[in-house]
Amino acid sequence: MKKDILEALKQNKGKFISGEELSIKIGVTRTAIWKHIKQLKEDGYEIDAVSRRGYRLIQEPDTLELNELEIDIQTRLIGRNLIYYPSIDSTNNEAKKEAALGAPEGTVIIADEQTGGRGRLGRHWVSPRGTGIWMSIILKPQLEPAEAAKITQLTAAAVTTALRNVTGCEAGIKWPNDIIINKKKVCGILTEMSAELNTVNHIIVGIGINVNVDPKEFPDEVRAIATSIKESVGHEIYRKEIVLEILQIFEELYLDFLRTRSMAKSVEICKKYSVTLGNAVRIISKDKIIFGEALDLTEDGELVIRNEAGAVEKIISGEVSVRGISDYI
Ligand code: BT5
Repeated sequence: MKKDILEALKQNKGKFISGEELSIKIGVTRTAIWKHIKQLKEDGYEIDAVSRRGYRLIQEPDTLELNELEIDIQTRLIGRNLIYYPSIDSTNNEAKKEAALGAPEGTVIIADEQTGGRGRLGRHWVSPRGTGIWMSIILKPQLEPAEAAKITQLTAAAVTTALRNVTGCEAGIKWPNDIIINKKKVCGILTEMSAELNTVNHIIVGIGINVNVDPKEFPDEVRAIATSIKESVGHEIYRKEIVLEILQIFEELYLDFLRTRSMAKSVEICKKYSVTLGNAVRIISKDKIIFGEALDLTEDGELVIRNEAGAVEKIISGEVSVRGISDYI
Protein backbone atom coordinates (compact mmCIF):
# COMPACT_ATOMS: atom_id res chain seq x y z
CA MET A 1 0.00 0.00 0.00
CA LYS A 2 2.93 2.28 0.77
CA LYS A 3 3.95 1.70 -2.84
CA ASP A 4 0.50 2.76 -4.13
CA ILE A 5 0.57 5.95 -2.07
CA LEU A 6 4.08 6.74 -3.26
CA GLU A 7 3.06 6.10 -6.84
CA ALA A 8 0.10 8.49 -6.53
CA LEU A 9 2.28 11.16 -4.91
CA LYS A 10 4.90 10.76 -7.64
CA GLN A 11 2.31 11.09 -10.39
CA ASN A 12 1.30 14.41 -8.80
CA LYS A 13 4.82 15.45 -7.80
CA GLY A 14 4.86 19.07 -6.68
CA LYS A 15 1.04 19.24 -6.58
CA PHE A 16 -1.31 18.60 -3.68
CA ILE A 17 -3.46 15.52 -3.59
CA SER A 18 -6.07 15.38 -0.83
CA GLY A 19 -6.23 12.66 1.80
CA GLU A 20 -9.74 11.90 0.61
CA GLU A 21 -8.69 11.49 -3.01
CA LEU A 22 -5.85 9.22 -1.94
CA SER A 23 -8.12 7.14 0.27
CA ILE A 24 -10.64 6.63 -2.56
CA LYS A 25 -7.93 5.90 -5.10
CA ILE A 26 -6.20 3.32 -2.93
CA GLY A 27 -9.26 2.05 -1.06
CA VAL A 28 -8.15 2.58 2.55
CA THR A 29 -9.13 5.03 5.29
CA ARG A 30 -7.64 8.51 5.55
CA THR A 31 -6.06 7.48 8.85
CA ALA A 32 -4.24 4.64 7.08
CA ILE A 33 -3.05 7.11 4.44
CA TRP A 34 -1.78 9.43 7.15
CA LYS A 35 0.14 6.59 8.83
CA HIS A 36 1.84 5.60 5.59
CA ILE A 37 2.73 9.20 4.80
CA LYS A 38 4.34 9.40 8.24
CA GLN A 39 6.35 6.28 7.41
CA LEU A 40 7.41 7.68 4.04
CA LYS A 41 8.64 10.82 5.80
CA GLU A 42 10.64 8.63 8.18
CA ASP A 43 12.12 6.92 5.11
CA GLY A 44 13.42 10.30 3.98
CA TYR A 45 10.67 11.49 1.64
CA GLU A 46 10.03 15.22 1.90
CA ILE A 47 6.24 15.56 1.90
CA ASP A 48 4.17 18.66 2.65
CA ALA A 49 1.03 17.98 4.64
CA VAL A 50 -1.36 20.95 4.68
CA SER A 51 -4.83 20.79 6.17
CA ARG A 52 -7.66 21.05 3.63
CA ARG A 53 -5.18 20.72 0.74
CA GLY A 54 -3.65 17.33 1.40
CA TYR A 55 -0.20 15.95 0.65
CA ARG A 56 2.47 17.06 -1.76
CA LEU A 57 5.68 15.20 -2.60
CA ILE A 58 8.58 17.61 -2.72
CA GLN A 59 11.62 15.38 -2.87
CA GLU A 60 12.51 11.70 -2.82
CA PRO A 61 15.55 10.45 -0.88
CA ASP A 62 18.50 8.80 -2.63
CA THR A 63 17.28 5.29 -1.97
CA LEU A 64 17.41 2.02 -3.87
CA GLU A 65 14.58 0.46 -1.92
CA LEU A 66 12.17 -1.50 -4.01
CA ASN A 67 9.28 0.95 -3.98
CA GLU A 68 11.47 3.46 -5.73
CA LEU A 69 12.92 1.11 -8.30
CA GLU A 70 9.80 -0.92 -9.00
CA ILE A 71 7.63 2.11 -9.63
CA ASP A 72 9.96 3.58 -12.23
CA ILE A 73 11.48 0.57 -13.94
CA GLN A 74 10.69 0.29 -17.66
CA THR A 75 12.53 -2.85 -18.74
CA ARG A 76 10.85 -6.13 -19.62
CA LEU A 77 13.59 -8.63 -18.71
CA ILE A 78 16.52 -7.15 -16.83
CA GLY A 79 15.38 -6.11 -13.33
CA ARG A 80 11.76 -7.20 -13.70
CA ASN A 81 12.52 -9.40 -10.70
CA LEU A 82 14.34 -7.21 -8.18
CA ILE A 83 15.64 -8.22 -4.77
CA TYR A 84 16.91 -5.54 -2.39
CA TYR A 85 19.00 -5.86 0.77
CA PRO A 86 19.95 -2.98 3.09
CA SER A 87 23.16 -4.92 3.81
CA ILE A 88 24.58 -8.17 2.53
CA ASP A 89 27.96 -9.88 2.23
CA SER A 90 28.11 -9.80 -1.56
CA THR A 91 25.35 -9.42 -4.17
CA ASN A 92 27.28 -11.88 -6.39
CA ASN A 93 27.14 -14.51 -3.63
CA GLU A 94 23.44 -13.91 -3.17
CA ALA A 95 22.80 -13.99 -6.93
CA LYS A 96 24.58 -17.35 -7.12
CA LYS A 97 22.28 -18.74 -4.43
CA GLU A 98 19.19 -17.30 -6.12
CA ALA A 99 20.25 -18.65 -9.52
CA ALA A 100 20.74 -22.12 -8.04
CA LEU A 101 17.24 -21.88 -6.56
CA GLY A 102 15.83 -21.14 -10.01
CA ALA A 103 15.57 -17.33 -10.07
CA PRO A 104 14.52 -16.22 -13.55
CA GLU A 105 16.88 -14.68 -16.07
CA GLY A 106 17.19 -10.95 -15.54
CA THR A 107 16.83 -11.12 -11.74
CA VAL A 108 18.75 -8.27 -10.12
CA ILE A 109 20.10 -8.33 -6.57
CA ILE A 110 20.90 -4.89 -5.23
CA ALA A 111 22.24 -3.81 -1.84
CA ASP A 112 22.82 -0.57 -0.01
CA GLU A 113 25.98 -1.96 1.55
CA GLN A 114 28.23 -5.00 1.10
CA THR A 115 30.22 -6.37 3.99
CA GLY A 116 32.18 -8.83 1.86
CA GLY A 117 32.18 -7.28 -1.62
CA ARG A 118 34.54 -9.14 -3.96
CA GLY A 119 36.72 -8.22 -6.89
CA ARG A 120 38.48 -10.68 -9.21
CA LEU A 121 40.80 -13.32 -7.75
CA GLY A 122 39.22 -12.95 -4.33
CA ARG A 123 40.22 -9.32 -3.91
CA HIS A 124 38.17 -7.11 -1.61
CA TRP A 125 35.72 -4.58 -3.08
CA VAL A 126 35.02 -1.61 -0.80
CA SER A 127 31.23 -1.08 -0.69
CA PRO A 128 30.20 1.52 1.90
CA ARG A 129 26.57 2.02 2.92
CA GLY A 130 24.19 4.27 1.04
CA THR A 131 26.60 5.81 -1.43
CA GLY A 132 27.27 3.24 -4.13
CA ILE A 133 25.56 0.86 -6.49
CA TRP A 134 26.35 -2.73 -5.60
CA MET A 135 24.31 -5.04 -7.76
CA SER A 136 24.34 -8.33 -9.64
CA ILE A 137 22.36 -9.51 -12.65
CA ILE A 138 21.50 -13.17 -13.23
CA LEU A 139 21.68 -14.27 -16.88
CA LYS A 140 20.96 -17.62 -18.45
CA PRO A 141 22.12 -17.27 -22.04
CA GLN A 142 22.81 -20.21 -24.32
CA LEU A 143 26.54 -19.68 -24.55
CA GLU A 144 29.70 -21.70 -24.59
CA PRO A 145 31.61 -21.16 -21.33
CA ALA A 146 34.48 -19.62 -23.31
CA GLU A 147 32.15 -16.86 -24.46
CA ALA A 148 31.32 -15.56 -20.96
CA ALA A 149 33.92 -12.80 -21.28
CA LYS A 150 31.68 -11.19 -23.89
CA ILE A 151 29.21 -10.40 -21.12
CA THR A 152 31.86 -8.34 -19.33
CA GLN A 153 32.34 -6.23 -22.45
CA LEU A 154 28.60 -5.84 -22.91
CA THR A 155 28.31 -4.71 -19.28
CA ALA A 156 31.18 -2.25 -19.61
CA ALA A 157 29.45 -0.76 -22.66
CA ALA A 158 26.11 -0.47 -20.83
CA VAL A 159 27.54 1.04 -17.64
CA THR A 160 29.74 3.54 -19.44
CA THR A 161 26.92 4.73 -21.68
CA ALA A 162 24.55 5.00 -18.70
CA LEU A 163 27.05 6.95 -16.58
CA ARG A 164 27.69 9.35 -19.45
CA ASN A 165 23.96 9.80 -20.16
CA VAL A 166 22.90 10.40 -16.57
CA THR A 167 25.85 12.33 -15.17
CA GLY A 168 27.59 13.88 -18.16
CA CYS A 169 30.90 12.47 -16.86
CA GLU A 170 33.65 11.35 -19.22
CA ALA A 171 33.66 7.69 -18.29
CA GLY A 172 36.04 5.43 -20.21
CA ILE A 173 36.64 1.69 -20.35
CA LYS A 174 39.89 0.11 -19.28
CA TRP A 175 39.76 -3.34 -20.83
CA PRO A 176 38.40 -5.68 -19.64
CA ASN A 177 36.44 -4.75 -16.53
CA ASP A 178 37.16 -1.27 -15.20
CA ILE A 179 35.31 1.97 -15.80
CA ILE A 180 37.60 4.95 -15.39
CA ILE A 181 37.07 8.65 -14.84
CA ASN A 182 40.03 11.05 -14.74
CA LYS A 183 42.41 8.07 -14.81
CA LYS A 184 40.87 6.52 -11.68
CA LYS A 185 38.53 3.59 -11.21
CA VAL A 186 34.88 4.45 -10.61
CA CYS A 187 33.40 1.02 -11.33
CA GLY A 188 34.47 -2.61 -11.45
CA ILE A 189 32.71 -5.53 -13.10
CA LEU A 190 32.92 -9.11 -11.85
CA THR A 191 31.55 -11.77 -14.20
CA GLU A 192 31.22 -15.25 -12.74
CA MET A 193 29.58 -18.34 -14.13
CA SER A 194 28.38 -21.80 -13.39
CA ALA A 195 28.98 -24.05 -16.36
CA GLU A 196 29.18 -27.61 -17.52
CA LEU A 197 31.43 -28.87 -20.25
CA ASN A 198 29.76 -27.15 -23.17
CA THR A 199 27.01 -25.04 -21.67
CA VAL A 200 26.62 -22.19 -19.28
CA ASN A 201 24.09 -22.76 -16.49
CA HIS A 202 24.08 -19.14 -15.46
CA ILE A 203 26.23 -16.05 -15.49
CA ILE A 204 26.33 -13.54 -12.65
CA VAL A 205 27.39 -10.04 -13.59
CA GLY A 206 28.42 -7.99 -10.57
CA ILE A 207 28.61 -4.23 -10.96
CA GLY A 208 30.11 -1.97 -8.31
CA ILE A 209 29.94 1.81 -8.82
CA ASN A 210 31.20 4.52 -6.50
CA VAL A 211 28.43 7.07 -6.94
CA ASN A 212 28.33 9.41 -3.94
CA VAL A 213 31.23 7.81 -2.09
CA ASP A 214 33.48 10.31 -0.36
CA PRO A 215 37.04 9.39 -1.38
CA LYS A 216 38.01 9.69 2.30
CA GLU A 217 35.96 6.56 2.89
CA PHE A 218 38.37 4.49 0.82
CA PRO A 219 41.23 2.79 2.65
CA ASP A 220 44.61 4.32 1.74
CA GLU A 221 45.62 1.66 -0.76
CA VAL A 222 42.36 2.11 -2.69
CA ARG A 223 42.16 5.90 -2.43
CA ALA A 224 45.12 6.38 -4.74
CA ILE A 225 43.44 4.50 -7.58
CA ALA A 226 39.71 5.08 -6.99
CA THR A 227 37.24 7.89 -7.61
CA SER A 228 33.50 8.45 -7.41
CA ILE A 229 30.94 10.10 -9.64
CA LYS A 230 30.42 12.74 -6.97
CA GLU A 231 34.12 13.54 -6.92
CA SER A 232 34.16 13.90 -10.68
CA VAL A 233 30.96 15.90 -11.28
CA GLY A 234 31.11 17.88 -8.02
CA HIS A 235 27.68 16.99 -6.66
CA GLU A 236 25.58 14.04 -5.58
CA ILE A 237 23.58 12.04 -8.09
CA TYR A 238 20.52 9.91 -7.37
CA ARG A 239 21.70 6.32 -7.57
CA LYS A 240 18.28 5.21 -8.77
CA GLU A 241 18.61 7.23 -11.98
CA ILE A 242 21.86 5.46 -12.79
CA VAL A 243 20.51 1.99 -11.92
CA LEU A 244 17.46 2.44 -14.16
CA GLU A 245 19.57 3.69 -17.07
CA ILE A 246 22.04 0.81 -16.73
CA LEU A 247 19.27 -1.79 -16.69
CA GLN A 248 17.63 -0.21 -19.72
CA ILE A 249 20.80 -0.04 -21.82
CA PHE A 250 22.01 -3.44 -20.63
CA GLU A 251 18.70 -4.93 -21.74
CA GLU A 252 18.94 -3.34 -25.19
CA LEU A 253 22.49 -4.60 -25.73
CA TYR A 254 21.79 -8.04 -24.26
CA LEU A 255 18.63 -8.67 -26.28
CA ASP A 256 20.43 -7.47 -29.40
CA PHE A 257 23.28 -9.87 -28.64
CA LEU A 258 20.90 -12.81 -28.12
CA ARG A 259 19.04 -11.98 -31.33
CA THR A 260 22.01 -11.41 -33.60
CA ARG A 261 24.66 -13.44 -31.76
CA SER A 262 26.89 -10.50 -32.58
CA MET A 263 28.72 -8.23 -30.14
CA ALA A 264 28.94 -5.46 -32.74
CA LYS A 265 26.92 -2.87 -30.81
CA SER A 266 28.74 -3.41 -27.51
CA VAL A 267 32.17 -3.59 -29.11
CA GLU A 268 31.53 -0.34 -30.98
CA ILE A 269 30.82 1.38 -27.64
CA CYS A 270 33.81 -0.30 -25.98
CA LYS A 271 36.08 0.98 -28.76
CA LYS A 272 34.61 4.47 -28.71
CA TYR A 273 35.16 4.92 -24.98
CA SER A 274 38.30 2.83 -24.61
CA VAL A 275 41.12 4.30 -22.54
CA THR A 276 43.25 1.29 -23.43
CA LEU A 277 43.49 1.37 -27.22
CA GLY A 278 46.44 3.25 -28.63
CA ASN A 279 48.32 3.09 -25.33
CA ALA A 280 51.23 1.15 -23.92
CA VAL A 281 49.97 -1.73 -21.81
CA ARG A 282 51.34 -4.31 -19.44
CA ILE A 283 49.40 -7.52 -19.17
CA ILE A 284 49.70 -10.22 -16.58
CA SER A 285 48.17 -13.29 -18.14
CA LYS A 286 48.65 -16.84 -16.90
CA ASP A 287 51.84 -16.08 -14.98
CA LYS A 288 53.56 -14.25 -17.79
CA ILE A 289 53.96 -10.54 -18.21
CA ILE A 290 53.52 -9.07 -21.67
CA PHE A 291 54.43 -5.52 -22.60
CA GLY A 292 52.99 -4.04 -25.74
CA GLU A 293 50.73 -1.56 -27.42
CA ALA A 294 46.95 -1.98 -27.43
CA LEU A 295 45.84 -1.91 -31.06
CA ASP A 296 42.20 -2.92 -31.32
CA LEU A 297 39.32 -5.02 -30.06
CA THR A 298 38.16 -8.03 -32.04
CA GLU A 299 34.51 -8.40 -33.01
CA ASP A 300 34.08 -10.52 -29.88
CA GLY A 301 35.66 -7.93 -27.61
CA GLU A 302 39.10 -9.49 -27.14
CA LEU A 303 42.11 -7.20 -26.94
CA VAL A 304 44.60 -7.13 -29.81
CA ILE A 305 48.10 -5.97 -28.94
CA ARG A 306 51.48 -5.66 -30.61
CA ASN A 307 53.99 -7.14 -28.20
CA GLU A 308 57.58 -6.04 -27.64
CA ALA A 309 58.85 -8.44 -30.28
CA GLY A 310 56.56 -6.77 -32.81
CA ALA A 311 54.13 -9.68 -33.08
CA VAL A 312 50.39 -9.12 -32.97
CA GLU A 313 48.54 -11.24 -30.41
CA LYS A 314 45.03 -11.59 -29.10
CA ILE A 315 44.42 -11.39 -25.35
CA ILE A 316 41.30 -13.05 -24.03
CA SER A 317 41.63 -12.19 -20.37
CA GLY A 318 44.17 -10.87 -17.96
CA GLU A 319 45.24 -8.09 -15.65
CA VAL A 320 45.87 -5.07 -17.79
CA SER A 321 47.63 -1.88 -16.75
CA VAL A 322 47.56 1.07 -19.07
CA ARG A 323 50.37 3.62 -19.01
CA GLY A 324 49.06 6.91 -17.62
CA ILE A 325 46.29 5.32 -15.56
CA SER A 326 46.66 5.29 -11.82
CA ASP A 327 47.34 1.58 -11.28
CA TYR A 328 50.23 1.43 -13.82
CA ILE A 329 53.29 1.07 -11.67
C1 BT5 B 1 36.71 -5.60 -9.87
O1 BT5 B 1 37.69 -6.47 -9.48
O2 BT5 B 1 36.89 -4.50 -10.28
C2 BT5 B 1 35.31 -6.15 -9.73
C3 BT5 B 1 34.50 -5.44 -8.67
C4 BT5 B 1 33.07 -5.92 -8.65
C5 BT5 B 1 32.30 -5.39 -7.49
C6 BT5 B 1 30.85 -5.77 -7.57
S1 BT5 B 1 29.87 -4.95 -6.38
C7 BT5 B 1 28.53 -5.97 -6.71
C8 BT5 B 1 29.08 -7.37 -6.93
N1 BT5 B 1 29.19 -8.08 -5.68
C9 BT5 B 1 30.47 -8.35 -5.36
O3 BT5 B 1 30.85 -8.96 -4.33
N2 BT5 B 1 31.29 -7.88 -6.32
C10 BT5 B 1 30.53 -7.25 -7.40
P1 BT5 B 1 39.26 -6.22 -9.70
O4 BT5 B 1 39.51 -5.84 -11.13
O5 BT5 B 1 39.89 -7.45 -9.18
O6 BT5 B 1 39.58 -4.98 -8.81
C11 BT5 B 1 39.67 -5.08 -7.41
C12 BT5 B 1 40.59 -3.97 -6.91
O7 BT5 B 1 39.95 -2.70 -7.03
C13 BT5 B 1 40.93 -4.10 -5.43
O8 BT5 B 1 42.04 -4.92 -5.24
C14 BT5 B 1 41.23 -2.65 -5.05
O9 BT5 B 1 42.54 -2.29 -5.42
C15 BT5 B 1 40.29 -1.86 -5.95
N3 BT5 B 1 39.05 -1.47 -5.25
C16 BT5 B 1 38.43 -2.05 -4.21
N4 BT5 B 1 37.28 -1.42 -3.90
C17 BT5 B 1 37.18 -0.39 -4.80
C18 BT5 B 1 36.21 0.62 -5.02
N5 BT5 B 1 35.08 0.73 -4.30
N6 BT5 B 1 36.44 1.49 -6.05
C19 BT5 B 1 37.54 1.41 -6.83
N7 BT5 B 1 38.50 0.48 -6.66
C20 BT5 B 1 38.30 -0.43 -5.66
